[in-house]
Amino acid sequence: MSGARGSVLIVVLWTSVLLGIGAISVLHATTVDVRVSGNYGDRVQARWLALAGVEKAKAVLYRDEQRRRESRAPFDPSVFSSPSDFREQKLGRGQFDVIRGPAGDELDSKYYGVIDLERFVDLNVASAQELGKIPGLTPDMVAALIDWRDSDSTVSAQGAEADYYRGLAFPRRIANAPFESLLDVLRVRGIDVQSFFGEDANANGLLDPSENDGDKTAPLDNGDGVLELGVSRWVAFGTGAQNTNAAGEARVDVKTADAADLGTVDGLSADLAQSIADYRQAQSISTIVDLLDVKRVEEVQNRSSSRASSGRGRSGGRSRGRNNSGNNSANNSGNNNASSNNSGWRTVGGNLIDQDTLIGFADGVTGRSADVRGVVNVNTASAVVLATLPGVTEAIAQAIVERRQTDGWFRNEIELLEVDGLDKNKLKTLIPRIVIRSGTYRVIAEGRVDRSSAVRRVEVIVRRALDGFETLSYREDL
Ligand SMILES: [Ca+2]
Ligand SMILES: [Ca+2]
Ligand SMILES: [Ca+2]
Repeated sequence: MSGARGSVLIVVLWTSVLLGIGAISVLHATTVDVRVSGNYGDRVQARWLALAGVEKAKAVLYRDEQRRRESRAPFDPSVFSSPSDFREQKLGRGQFDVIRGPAGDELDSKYYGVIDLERFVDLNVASAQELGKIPGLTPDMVAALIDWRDSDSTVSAQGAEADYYRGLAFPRRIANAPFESLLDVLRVRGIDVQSFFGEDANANGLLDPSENDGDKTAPLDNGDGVLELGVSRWVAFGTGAQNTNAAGEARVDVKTADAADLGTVDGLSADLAQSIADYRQAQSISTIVDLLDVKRVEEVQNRSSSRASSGRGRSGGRSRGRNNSGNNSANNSGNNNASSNNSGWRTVGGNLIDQDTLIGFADGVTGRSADVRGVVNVNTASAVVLATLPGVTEAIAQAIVERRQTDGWFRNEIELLEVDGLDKNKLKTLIPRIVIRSGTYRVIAEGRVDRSSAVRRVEVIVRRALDGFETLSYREDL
């Protein structure tokens, strides 16, 4: 930006000199025109170089995913810092960088890479209690944030709804809808640039020159070459990942899949697959943690309702023949609910699936039927972010971070049971909120043309979709 201003200045100087000496020749005027259009051309090229950087980032994300499919490695963090892919990439008359600032408790101000959103607390999903655990967010701020994004107009304790914003000297309209831009938070009562973004006044996550020159230009910063962030260090919005295994295949839904489908899961034997399907006759399954409770089932005898053909009785009283249990794949969710009360089957004996067995196939199964949104990646999130999740104390959060540093990445959500302090019941509450692989990325690319001051920066948020990447947001500062 300062480069562009400099070029304009040169043009102005040239013009004054020419006017001053009164030698306005056609030749000189043409020189000025060429400079102006040349600079414009440089900026256009710089922009296209930045866009090339965005495409490169998508290609690298895709390449890493292909590698993972082959290696079945649980997770690959290289995309977050990979100078060989993202630093000074030459292309045509210029080059591009893919850069990002610090997130979570990272110390450096600049990395060559992209950042996943699932390492942050999702501002549109986290409850008031969860937001309250983020350093720098006061109870007043949390209440105002919640009122801003919730659809109702009921003022929560310490919150603010439409009336408050209407009464301001410069009235503004409350969104009553999820945040669509991180900058929107600045419209919320009590939230200012300093507290929320720290020195990052333009909210791009990067240390810009004006943010590192002390009090020379706004904003005020300490000029120490380090980007001190505020709350923005911990939050983002729009998190979401694909519900697939390491090979990129859709996970099998343990709530509804029949024995045949369950049998396709890597590491799950046909016998156990049948047992899971049978177990649902007696007990409902809602998360993959429930698989640890799977037992053999037997039909309760001498119940008048045990004839499968009597479809008119109370839905809870109908039972299914054992030989039917294999082909109830399509629309039996109603029966699952019904089986939680006594449906004519009962469990017998001990648990059939132990923790190690479940860990062996857990990446192939899921208890989620819908999209995975509002999630935190236990392989990338900082302890501060992890500690906002339900049931996760600071000690547990720290143990999660340590465990992935010492024993490697979590290969599935069940491995969290190996973390001190996390038991089956806690994991059941936690599991809908976590993932082990991210799906949404913020990409910032900067293009520049050789021997020119023209620089252009483009920021996009992309999410891995079934076929390629979906662009969720686009930002380009002029
Ligand atoms: Ca509201
Ligand atoms: Ca900045
Ligand atoms: Ca600083």
